[in-house]
Amino acid sequence: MSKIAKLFFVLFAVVFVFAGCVSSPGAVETTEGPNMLVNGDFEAGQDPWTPWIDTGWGGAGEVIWEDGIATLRVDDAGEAPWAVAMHYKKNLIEKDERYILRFDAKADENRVIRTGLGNGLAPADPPYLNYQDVEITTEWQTYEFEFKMKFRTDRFGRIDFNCAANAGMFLPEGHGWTEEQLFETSSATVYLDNVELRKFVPVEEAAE
Ligand SMILES: [Ca+2]
Repeated sequence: MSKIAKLFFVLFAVVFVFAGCVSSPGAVETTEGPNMLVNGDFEAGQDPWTPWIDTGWGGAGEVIWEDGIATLRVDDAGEAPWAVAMHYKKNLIEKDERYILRFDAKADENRVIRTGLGNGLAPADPPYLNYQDVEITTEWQTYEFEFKMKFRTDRFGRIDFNCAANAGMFLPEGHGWTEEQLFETSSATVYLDNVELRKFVPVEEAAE
């Protein structure tokens, strides 16, 4: 082996070993922890969910917790998705941790609702789980969204289900909704069930 070949060989060996050391600690396997929500299945009625009917944005309607589901009746969709909404407050969302929000939803007509999880204070604040415009149908289906908390730990993370007027600006790319369709379906009653918020935890911790 020439001197140069030897030098490359050593260099490659060093890089290879170093790469191995760096990559292995990040490989902690995680799994979903327990549901952080109380009464996410609505079997106990309303508590601790809160309704939000925003008359300032032209909203009218009612959130009804009966028969083990949450029903959002929209009498007037107003001018914003949150004009008729439902919240779950005070979720501890920890910096750098990963979470999954999962729920079942359907409506009286195919329509779009908006969900998200943030501090719930100012609309301009970046949400922790970015706003999601979710296409729901007349059949129950399960929807889920994962996110990593990029901001400082917050004990007041709020889950929003915004079920009124929605211009669809957070729909996935390539969706087929027209402005007119979004408008025409924005008053369709929405039904929600089995809401879960789970933090990803190391597999070993979950087994304990
Ligand atoms: Ca239920």
